[in-house]
Amino acid sequence: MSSSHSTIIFIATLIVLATSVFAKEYIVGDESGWTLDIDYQAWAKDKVFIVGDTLVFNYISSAHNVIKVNGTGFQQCIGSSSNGTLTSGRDVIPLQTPGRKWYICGFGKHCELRKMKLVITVLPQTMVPAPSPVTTSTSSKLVVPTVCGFVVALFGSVLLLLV
Ligand SMILES: [Cu+2]
Repeated sequence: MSSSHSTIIFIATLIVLATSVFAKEYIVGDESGWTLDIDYQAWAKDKVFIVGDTLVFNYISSAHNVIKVNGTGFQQCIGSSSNGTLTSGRDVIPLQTPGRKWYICGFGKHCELRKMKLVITVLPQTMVPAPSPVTTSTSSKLVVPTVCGFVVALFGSVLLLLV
């Protein structure tokens, strides 16, 4: 086996390990689940979502659903049918790509009037290891600088909390 193959396998193993170690499952709304009149922005505010994590929406399937929308759909509470609507009552959504993710409930006016809307920002996994100058400068090229500044600040404060 050539050394480049070994390196690739080694890196792939590291990524898999990192994913399994750091991947978290977030129950949206915690024990309240996905329901009326929960402040989901408050719920999401202190959480750091990273690629590989999963979101779980728990709800009564006859009363709610989950529609993945874009920013406009989120603001106007309009779900596009092309993305499909999740209706199982326990929808597990893997966060596979970094960026903003928007979810709303499509029942009645649950999104407009009853706060059933959630927006989160998923961070790339390259942000996960302990920050070093090299990691930070490399990562900042991959994301919008303002987002990265926010991320670094957020990560720094999390580290402070952990120490
Ligand atoms: Cu609903």
